[in-house]
Amino acid sequence: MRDFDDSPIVRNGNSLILAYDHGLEHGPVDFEPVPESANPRHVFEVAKHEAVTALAVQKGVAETYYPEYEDEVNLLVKLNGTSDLWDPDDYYSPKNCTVQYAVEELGADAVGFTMYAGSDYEGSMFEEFRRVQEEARRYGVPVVMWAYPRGRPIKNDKKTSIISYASRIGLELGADMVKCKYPGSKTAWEEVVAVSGDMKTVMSGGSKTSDEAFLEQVHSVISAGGNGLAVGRNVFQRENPEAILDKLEGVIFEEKQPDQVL
Ligand code: FBP
Repeated sequence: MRDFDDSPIVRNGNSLILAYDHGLEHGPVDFEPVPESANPRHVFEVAKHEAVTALAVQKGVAETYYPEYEDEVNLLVKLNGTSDLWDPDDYYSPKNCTVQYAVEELGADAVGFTMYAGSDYEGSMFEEFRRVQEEARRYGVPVVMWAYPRGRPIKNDKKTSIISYASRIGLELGADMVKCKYPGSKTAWEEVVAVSGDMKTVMSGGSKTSDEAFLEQVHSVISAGGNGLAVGRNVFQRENPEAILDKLEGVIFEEKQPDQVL
């Protein structure tokens, strides 16, 4: 594994990735709570907050909007994705961008890839990830795996053993960081960390919840030895995204307890 700690998307060993690929993954419904969040510029402005170590977007959004922000925002280009309009027989996330295009044309500092381990399409996705990972090594950019176990055999994708397995697959296949759903407790995240070697583990934000509940989850990940957060809705669906980022900065980078930042 390359030295991830000196990569631009990590600060003092931890990360806060602002994810904004929801227009593809879920559709405009995710922008309804805060309609200005449909405008990519609104979210790029939010990503200028110093707590944010990278903004994760799809190719088209990066291409049009990143040039205005390249001095102030680190870019993670998500290389695959799927819409909610599609109803395939099992989970699959098609690639829509190469590492070469992401780095050379878009200015990516890192790349991201969704892996649905457990799907009938696992073999194809492993092969696509192999190409991404090897090309990323050649360019020296870190690879973040959205490690989402899904498919017919997966009955509960938040079970600790399933999340731990998904994270371990990230290590086995050469990811520098995995982004996993929160399995429910600090103890559960410790189990994930225990099988993830030196690879970084970050929590996936999930649907919007209260400041208190969200900060408790993030704090339990940090105190379990995890490395932070990749979050979308819990930031851009708030009227004041900067306020939650101030609080997250304390918990993720300054070793603060939730009650010290609330
Ligand atoms: P959220 O914090 O809003 O959950 O965003 C994280 C993320 O992984 C996004 O990158 C992605 O669009 C979305 O969640 C996918 O969610 P799901 O896998 O549940 O469809």
